[in-house]
Amino acid sequence: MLTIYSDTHRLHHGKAELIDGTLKPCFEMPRRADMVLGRVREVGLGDIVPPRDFGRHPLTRVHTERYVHFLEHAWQDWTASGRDYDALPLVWPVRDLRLDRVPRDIDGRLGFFSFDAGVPITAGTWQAITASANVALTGQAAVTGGARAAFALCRPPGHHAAAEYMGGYCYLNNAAIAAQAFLDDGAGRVSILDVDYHHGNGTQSIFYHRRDVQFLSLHGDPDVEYPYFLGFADETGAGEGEGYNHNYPLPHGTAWPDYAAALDNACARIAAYGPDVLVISLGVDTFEHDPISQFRLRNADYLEIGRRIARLGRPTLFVMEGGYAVEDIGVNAVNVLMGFEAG
Ligand code: Q9C
Ligand code: ZN
Repeated sequence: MLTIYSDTHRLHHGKAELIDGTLKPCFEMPRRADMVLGRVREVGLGDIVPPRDFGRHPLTRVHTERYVHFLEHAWQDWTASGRDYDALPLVWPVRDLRLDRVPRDIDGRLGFFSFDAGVPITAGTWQAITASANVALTGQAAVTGGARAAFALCRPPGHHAAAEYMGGYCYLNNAAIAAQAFLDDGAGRVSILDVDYHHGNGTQSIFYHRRDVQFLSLHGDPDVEYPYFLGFADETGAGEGEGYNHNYPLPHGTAWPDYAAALDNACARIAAYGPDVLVISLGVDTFEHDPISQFRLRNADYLEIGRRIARLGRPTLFVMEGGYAVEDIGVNAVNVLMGFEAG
């Protein structure tokens, strides 16, 4: 399997995140991608190539122009106002606050274009997030060109980012950008299966009213898990998109048997939909030792996830998302890919 990887991810390195009431080093760190790349090399998964530059157009197919403009200029705006530590949002337009005015001040803009504080913007964030989107798009092009599968080793991740807000370590929605690019290159139907531990709220939001993209997500029950405000089972799509969104909220402590049952149900729905191509939002924060998550999948379970995805028999793009047990992230992510190749 072809892997697409860019070293540019390194330019995004947030210093701190607010967790448990204190500032701690960011869980979403450059070493995550190093560990995955190291494992891809170790098992000889296949060629590793750099991304091509697809420019701005595919980004604005799923994100608004003003949001992309905000991301591009945020660091410059932040430093122009005299700060040089991570730019972080701290105030949000909830409920009856106004959404019809986009603030001019950078602190207001950071809040307007985000839904949480888990999104530090640093000097190299724009370069890193656009490289990450290009990694996904280069994988998409390989699959459109006839490859059975490709692995987009994206960092930063993307599935929490919606059309015009960032959050949960995510800025540009790499999987959504790739899915839209498949459609723009002639696919009629795309399924996105999100196996990250957290609900893919951004991806769901982007495609919620559409039937040309089916979205399915297995994740910690939002009643008790981040992102809390989306990802329930009764969210099934709206308008034309009614019936094309499927959430599988699962309790804390979920281990392989219950996870596999949900995965089988999702796979049956994908088979019934009959997509031309499959995008996998590949998070491995479902791992038993993940430091911020509450499922109990084990190393070998990831091989089985890959086998089940392979049985769908569709051209498949894997897009890296979360996973914070850094010593195991490479083994777990690449186990999915090896399971796929064996299955
Ligand atoms: N108590 C991804 O996996 N903070 N993002 C959770 C846990 C946000 C995860 C706090 C987690 C975001 C791509
Ligand atoms: Zn996650």
